[in-house]
Amino acid sequence: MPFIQRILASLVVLTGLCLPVQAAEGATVLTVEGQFDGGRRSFSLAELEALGTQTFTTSTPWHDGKVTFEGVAFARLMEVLKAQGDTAEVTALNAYSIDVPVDDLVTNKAILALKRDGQYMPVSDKGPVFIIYPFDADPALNTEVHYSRSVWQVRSIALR
Ligand SMILES: Nc1nc2c(c(=O)[nH]1)N[C@H]1C(S)=C(S)[C@@H](COP(=O)(O)O)O[C@H]1N2
Ligand SMILES: [Mo]
Repeated sequence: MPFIQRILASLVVLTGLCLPVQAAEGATVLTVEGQFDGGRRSFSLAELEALGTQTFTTSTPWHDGKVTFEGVAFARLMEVLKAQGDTAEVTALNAYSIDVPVDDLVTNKAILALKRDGQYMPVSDKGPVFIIYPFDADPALNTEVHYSRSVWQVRSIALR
């Protein structure tokens, strides 16, 4: 095969290999609706990360030892959207849903975690978005109330 054809063939193969990755990169992982301009916003992982992330290390009921989470502070999301609302109705991929007071998420510095120990979390590992509190920061967070508010596989948030 002539050199130029080989190059072109390689490009076709490479493009094919890259497409699924790109699709995954641009895919919506979180939809937020409620009282803010436009009323509805969808975010890909990259768009969430672009809001700025925070990192903390904590133990949780779901992991052995301490783990490090990186994600977007819930307060930052509210700030970016200029959203109003006292309650966040958080819904997961498995249709688990719970109403969480916005004030609780903000005051206790909950984050929409995107990475655990430096790695993106697959759906099979409580990802891609996991609302997590810095449990070690305050003993009062270590009750069923905040465990139930730690929603993994978050799909959408409605601010009401
Ligand atoms: N996506 C998702 N997150 C969830 C739940 C769920 O069913 N689905 N259960 C919640 C509740 S009510 C509690 S108490 C804890 C339970 O965690 P466990 O099932 O590991 O005990 O996770 C919370 N986060
Ligand atoms: Mo629970």
